[in-house]
Amino acid sequence: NKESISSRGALIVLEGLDRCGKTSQSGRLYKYLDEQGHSVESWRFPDRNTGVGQMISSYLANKSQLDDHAIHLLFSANRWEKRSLMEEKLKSGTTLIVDRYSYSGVAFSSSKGLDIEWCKAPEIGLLAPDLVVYLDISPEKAAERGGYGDERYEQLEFQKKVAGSYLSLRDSSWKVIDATLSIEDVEKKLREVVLDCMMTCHKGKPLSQLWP
Ligand code: NYM
Repeated sequence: NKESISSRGALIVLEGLDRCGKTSQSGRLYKYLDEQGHSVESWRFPDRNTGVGQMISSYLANKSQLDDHAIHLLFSANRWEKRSLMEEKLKSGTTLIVDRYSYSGVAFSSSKGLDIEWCKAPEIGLLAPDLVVYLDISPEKAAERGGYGDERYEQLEFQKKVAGSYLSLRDSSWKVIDATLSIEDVEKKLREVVLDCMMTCHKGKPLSQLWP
């Protein structure tokens, strides 16, 4: 009915290179929206709590080896297994702040040399974000931030390729925020674009699917 459509939550996705500040910013944004009285949840992909998520986690920790295509499909399956819950939450009025989504899937896998259209295909039919925020930082600057961890992909040369892939995925609807600004300034800019998007969804913007 009209009422439930007009009061749906927003699907907000944060993307960026490793160490760009996504995780701290999604935490701060969640806290702010929650304190403002919004119905909001903080999500992340990969969701390491599911069976598929545990396979991904073990792969990222270099504890298991998988074919590049196989791990790509697991990342995608990990989003598919949360799709119906995601739709339910959004329709019931909860805004979701999601730390990484299909764009990470495509950017990281295509950086290994997989065909970009092949990478996008399994994401078709997942819910399309209402807003994608890209926290923009150069791979070199990101690498300076207390260094990378020991996970797969956390290396400067690879991150340079990921940055290039993100660039080819970006479109004019993405909001790009300079991630080298102070934590407070990034937070302020992020709040502005998110509140604006939530308003649009609240007014009745329909949910759509990837890839638009
Ligand atoms: N990653 C993340 C992918 O390669 N494909 C995906 O679909 C997603 C969601 O996993 N380096 C990569 C990007 C990260 C790594 O993510 C773990 P995080 O945000 O560090 O937990």
